[in-house]
This record gives sequence, C-alpha cells and structure tokens, in this order.
Amino acid sequence: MSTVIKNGTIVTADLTYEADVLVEDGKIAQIGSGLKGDDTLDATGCYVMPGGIDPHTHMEMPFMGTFSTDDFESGTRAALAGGTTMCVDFALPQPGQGLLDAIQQWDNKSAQAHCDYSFHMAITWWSEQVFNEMETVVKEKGINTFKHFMAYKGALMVNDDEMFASFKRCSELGAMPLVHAENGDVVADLQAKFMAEGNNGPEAHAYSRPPEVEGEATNRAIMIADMAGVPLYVVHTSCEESHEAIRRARMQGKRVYGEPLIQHLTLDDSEYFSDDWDHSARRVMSPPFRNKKHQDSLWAGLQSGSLSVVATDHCAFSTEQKRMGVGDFTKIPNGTGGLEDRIPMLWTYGVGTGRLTPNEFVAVTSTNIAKILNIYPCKGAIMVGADADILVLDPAKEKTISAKTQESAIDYNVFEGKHVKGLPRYVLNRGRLAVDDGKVIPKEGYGSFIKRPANGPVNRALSTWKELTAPRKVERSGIPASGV
Ligand code: DUC
Ligand code: ZN
Ligand code: ZN
Ligand code: ZN
Repeated sequence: MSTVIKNGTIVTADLTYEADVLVEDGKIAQIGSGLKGDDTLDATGCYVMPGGIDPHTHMEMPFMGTFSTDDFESGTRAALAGGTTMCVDFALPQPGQGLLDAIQQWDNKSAQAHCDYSFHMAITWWSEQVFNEMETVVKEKGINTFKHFMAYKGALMVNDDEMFASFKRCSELGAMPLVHAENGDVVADLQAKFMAEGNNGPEAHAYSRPPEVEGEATNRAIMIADMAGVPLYVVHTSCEESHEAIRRARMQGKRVYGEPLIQHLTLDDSEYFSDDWDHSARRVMSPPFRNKKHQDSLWAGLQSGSLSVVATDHCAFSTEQKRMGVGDFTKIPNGTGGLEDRIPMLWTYGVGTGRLTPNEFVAVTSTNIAKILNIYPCKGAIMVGADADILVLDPAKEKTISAKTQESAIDYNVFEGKHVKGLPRYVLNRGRLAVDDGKVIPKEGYGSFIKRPANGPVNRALSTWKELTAPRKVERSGIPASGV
C-alpha cells in the first residue's frame, strides 16, 4: 500500500523545492518527480512539510482539584485537526508516588491516542527511589527529559536542592531537565497579598505572577543547570525577562532552549480585564498572558534563533471547572487549550505577517524539537527513511476559529473569532491518512509511543563553571586549632 503526494512544494527547516513524495509502509520511500503510488493526494498550491510536534500538552491532567478536560482521545483528535502528528505529554507522579507507577498510569490513559506521542517525566518530589528509578525511565522507558515545577508551592514545586540533585542525575544519564520557571515562593506571597486586599478576580492571577518571578526562576535554573553540567529546556517562556536570561546563556555558549506558546505570542493581558468573569477566567494560565512588549520579544527570539520551539501547554478546563475559582482566583484551574490552533495561528500571525519564513515555521513547529528530543530525523523531517508524518498545508484555505467547530472537548476557545488563513488539507501520521480535505479521520489507539534515546557525551551544558569536576585542594603547612 503506497501513497504519492503530488504537485506540492516541499518545505523543510532548510529547503523549499518542488517534488512528489512517495509514502510506503509508514515511511517516506522516495522524493522526486513523476512518482507513482496506489493512491494519489493532490497538493497543488500547497506546502508539504513535516507534521507538527507539540512538545507540551497535559491530557487528563490531575491538577488543582480536578482533571483537564481533553484526554488523549479528544486531545489527539484536536492535534491532528490542526496538523500536529505527535504530542509530548507529562507523566506526573503525585508527591510520594514512584516514577514507574506514574508512567504506567499515563500508558493506560494514552492507549486511546489517535496520533503519536511521548512523555516527559515530571520530578515532583525527591528521594532515593526517585534517583534510582530515573535510570529505568531513561534506559528502559525511552524518556530522556525530566520536568521540574519551580512554582505551585505545596503541590508540584521542587526546591533548589532537589532540582540540583535531579539535574546532576540527568547529567549522568544523558537526559535533559525541563523547568516551569516561576518563583513559587514569591507567587504564593503575592497571591495571599491580593486575596487579603480583596482583589480576588482573574486579573489578580496576572498581578500575582509578574515577569520578574519568571525571569528570576529562569536565571536560577540556568545557573543550576550549568553547575550540574547539563543542558536546559525552559517551557512556556512568556516574557522578555526570561527570554533575556536564555539569550545571555546561549551567548555564553550554554545549551539552553526556550519554548514560547502560541497563546503568549498572540493573546495579551487585556484578556484578564474583560467585564465577563468567564472570559477572563478561561484565559487563566501560568505564566499569564503578557503585554505587547513581551510578545515582540518572543517573536524576535523566534526570528533570531534565541527561542527554539512554539508549543501550546494544552491543558483545557471547561467553564464549569474554571468557576471553581469564583471569589478566589487562586482556585481557578490554570490552563488553556491551543493544540488544534497552533499551526494555523502561527502560520497566519507568523508567516502571514512576514515575521517568519516558511522554513523558520517548520523549524519551530517540528524540526527543532525533534532534534532537541533526539528523535530527528525519524520525526521532524521530509527525508527518505523518515516516518511519513506529513502536513499538506493549504495557504489559501481560511476559517474563523470557533468552539462550535472544534474537535477539542471544551466548551469555548481562547482564539474564538480569530480569522486564520493556512489550514491542513491532508495530514499523514506514519503513512495513515488522518486528515482528508481538512476533515479528521479518527482512529482511536493508532498513536504509538515514541521512545527517545538518551543523549551521548554531547549532553553538556558547555559549562564555564569547572569547580564541581576539578576542585583544587590546598595543602597547608599549618591549620590553627579550632575555637581558640
Ligand atoms: N500551567 C498551566 O497553565 N497549566 C498547566 C500547568 C502549568 O504549568
Ligand atoms: Zn508549566
Ligand atoms: Zn505545562
Ligand atoms: Zn519512527
């Protein structure tokens, strides 16, 4: 069984050229002209690019006293509708729970997935058991990334000593730490202050998490990673303060990656000042949306290469769930959706405005993260031998985003009313036609867990801080007696 994609323009992170693509047994078998297959997909007027990879989703996440509404079934259906063929979710142990136990739970939940997926492993507490299990997670489970929450005090947050221990373990194992970088102690203090002052609406959520808490935590994580001798990936970089820390680290030769979200690039903090409580609460996520200065910084980072990946942090709660926080903004479940809209929104507001070239678009939606996660070129490439994860994007096709027409299970959409131009015509996942003429062809359970091997000796922070590995001991001729 083979399929040929004809008459399209191939766009990769490096090249743009006209050619047909032959897909056989789930892989790209040939790229050239005049190719023939059992089936033909016409890509006239379209771009043929690697399927999107969203490295940051939370399906059915247990969080703030509830579970995020999109599970692997509706969530991965939404992913495919938006041209994404692989998601990376977070296996999240409750404090005290073993890592392998949490992976088993996520294995069970993800059995429904319509598209390929993988997990990051979250480190939510620290112990000898966690230290030991990390090795099995990397070597047997094929997970090479460990996520640390520097916020959510009293729940998911880890302290600096735990983070340093975990980062050093990552270094030994050829794995990479991820951080949710916000200073959780300062956030908790500000939350209490605003509540005490009677400032309990969704806008106080934004006030309690200013850019400074993110910049401080990003910088701290970068320094700790450097001392542990390990690269670092900063999830949902939302502001100039965090971006600046990442930029500086990269200029110093440190291997540090930043991940803005499509929400932060295209929606601003005025959303929190709507007179409709539901409107504002539906947009409560952490970090919160920022002003234009920060949005410009994020776009500039994608253009210059100081920021590497555009993700969503897809963590969708219904209006009903959001209302758990009426009268107390700290109880509004944090999270927004975006998986279905990331590609059309970034194409429209990035490529459509001239901020990004089509090649840069492919880099930040697919290829860069495939390289960072060590699955390139199996994923993230239009190349002979690669998985046939292909997005045929029609730049002339348009729609107005609406909750009424989405695959996601939530009852609203934070991009409601946005007009987008550039939509999937076809999507293939390991050769399976998953979107045909813009319509999802669901196949529950088709999605495969993609193992991601550990990195080799290049898994270094390129550290300038050498004392840890080469301490200089001083031989002294005389040492005074103590306490005299
Ligand atoms: N931020 C969110 O908004 N939701 C899920 C977790 C997170 O860090
Ligand atoms: Zn986060
Ligand atoms: Zn997240
Ligand atoms: Zn593969």
